[in-house]
Amino acid sequence: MRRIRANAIAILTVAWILGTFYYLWQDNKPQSSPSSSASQTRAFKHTMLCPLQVTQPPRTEQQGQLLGGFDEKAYLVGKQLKPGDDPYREHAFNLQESDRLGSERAIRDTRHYRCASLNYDTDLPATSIIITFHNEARSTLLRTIKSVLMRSPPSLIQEIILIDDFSSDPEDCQLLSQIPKVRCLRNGRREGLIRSRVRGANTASASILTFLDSHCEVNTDWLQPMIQRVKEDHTRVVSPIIDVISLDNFAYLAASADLRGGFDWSLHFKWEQIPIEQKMARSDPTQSIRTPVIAGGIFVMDKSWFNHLGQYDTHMDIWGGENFELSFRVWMCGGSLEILPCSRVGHVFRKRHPYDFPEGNALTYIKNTRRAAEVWMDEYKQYYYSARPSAQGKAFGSIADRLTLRRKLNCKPFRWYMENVYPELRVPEQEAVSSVLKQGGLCLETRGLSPQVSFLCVLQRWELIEPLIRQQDLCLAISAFTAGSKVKMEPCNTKEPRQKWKPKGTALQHMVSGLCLDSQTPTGPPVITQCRPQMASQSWEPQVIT
Ligand code: LR7
Ligand code: MN
Repeated sequence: MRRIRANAIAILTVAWILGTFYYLWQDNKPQSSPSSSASQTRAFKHTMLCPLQVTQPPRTEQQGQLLGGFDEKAYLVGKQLKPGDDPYREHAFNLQESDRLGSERAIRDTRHYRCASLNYDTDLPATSIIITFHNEARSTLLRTIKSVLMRSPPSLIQEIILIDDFSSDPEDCQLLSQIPKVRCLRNGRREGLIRSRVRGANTASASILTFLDSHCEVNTDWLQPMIQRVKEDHTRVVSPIIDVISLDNFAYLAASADLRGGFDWSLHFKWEQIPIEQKMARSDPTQSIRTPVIAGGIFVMDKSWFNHLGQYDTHMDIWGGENFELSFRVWMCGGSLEILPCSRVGHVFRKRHPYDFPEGNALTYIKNTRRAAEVWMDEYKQYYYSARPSAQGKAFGSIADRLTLRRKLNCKPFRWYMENVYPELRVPEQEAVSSVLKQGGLCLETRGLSPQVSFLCVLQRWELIEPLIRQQDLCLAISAFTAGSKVKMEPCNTKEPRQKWKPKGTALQHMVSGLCLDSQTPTGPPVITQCRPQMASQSWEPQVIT
């Protein structure tokens, strides 16, 4: 009895081992037509059986699934660094290191650990990935594409559209179109990244657009958080945290999760700390981060929203400035920009452009940023010109179409953007001009804390530093917000609404009440009344006294 039982156990054990081997053999056997859902189920079964092996499924099978008939070895070997060549020369990064890595590699999941437990809708819409490039290295370009195919749910990738911006070798792009889902469009002449992206967007068939630079590696679950946010509200334009791929050794380095996009008045992009109040209010590290501008290269946007907002300014050339133009436009015309900490994409940051600018680098940047400033920055563009005096007088083409677009979309003024989106951007201190405020033969003067209009004109000087009208430490303030209220002098405080004025022709308008400083007739104490800038009693001509 005991022997029979022992035999039965032995037979069952052998059968179980054989069965397991057969199962694994079946699993690794190349399939004639692997469908993505079938391969997913296989990967899942695999996980159940031998969890140690799942992260690295056999190479042949993986390649078969992802790359179709594409021969990646031949592609990479077709263009490699020649012995003795400077590995930085052509791409401004270490090509030798990039080539050594090959077409794919494992990278560290740099997200906050809480991101891994978030759930996303199962019916997220698919996206068209748009990658434009000019003379990109084959290894970085292929790694970008493969990382997308490997680290995105296949159902979310409708297609990958490559726009070859007139690279020297058309095969860099053409050969890649053998990879399933990859399409290649080649420009007949160098267009620059802006027009190239528009071309890509115009042929995209998915309802959501995803833009990537041509030297990226996307990280675990990078896509779902972004598509989810855009699905919930199509006016959101979202970007990932952009991790750093070292241009020297290609190490993948986590970027700080406390940064957002900002700029200075010369329209130079910079990463900056989230304002401290916002940082304190953030209890959930997976929450989105509002950003005044995006870096520009890596973002997800609803296609019809992209089209509705006027795509890009296609009169911008080659590189630069389009990220400001898009960012101002999105915020001022009813959308929002955010960075999603649970989405991470690595990017090779470089120190110089590895390609030429037909019109020169500086002139192109000025042309593009000038267009952005002229169309979107209203009176604030003066600070751009002060910060970049060389921009004055440089050609920037016609902006009529973009101004029409702005009017048609009924976008808010730049002042609104400054006050609501980027109040941290300080307006430069204006140079204090000390002048007498004259009204015909009369002058605005003070006696103690009471302003008066005096025919004596003892040459009391005022400093007009928007929004204040000051004499030493005292500022002109209204006593109440209603018409007819007197004005008085009080200690200056830029935050005090009663002290905020701005010039309106030769009149001085109180910003909050909208009323103007009026001397009344004939020489009574000054008050605020309905603005009628043509009236003599509201005209205050600053006369600089040297
Ligand atoms: O003529 C050109 N044609 C192109 O197709 C010039 C460039 N390109 C391609 C190029 O191959 C690359 O794929 O356009 C892409 C961007 O050019 P890069 O990588 O030389 O520029 P960058 O990484 O310094 O540029 C950042 O700012 C640009 C301003 O125009 C763009 O918005 C880039 O997309 C943007 N990159 C990112 O946001 C990634 C994060 C870097 C930061 C900050
Ligand atoms: Mn780049």
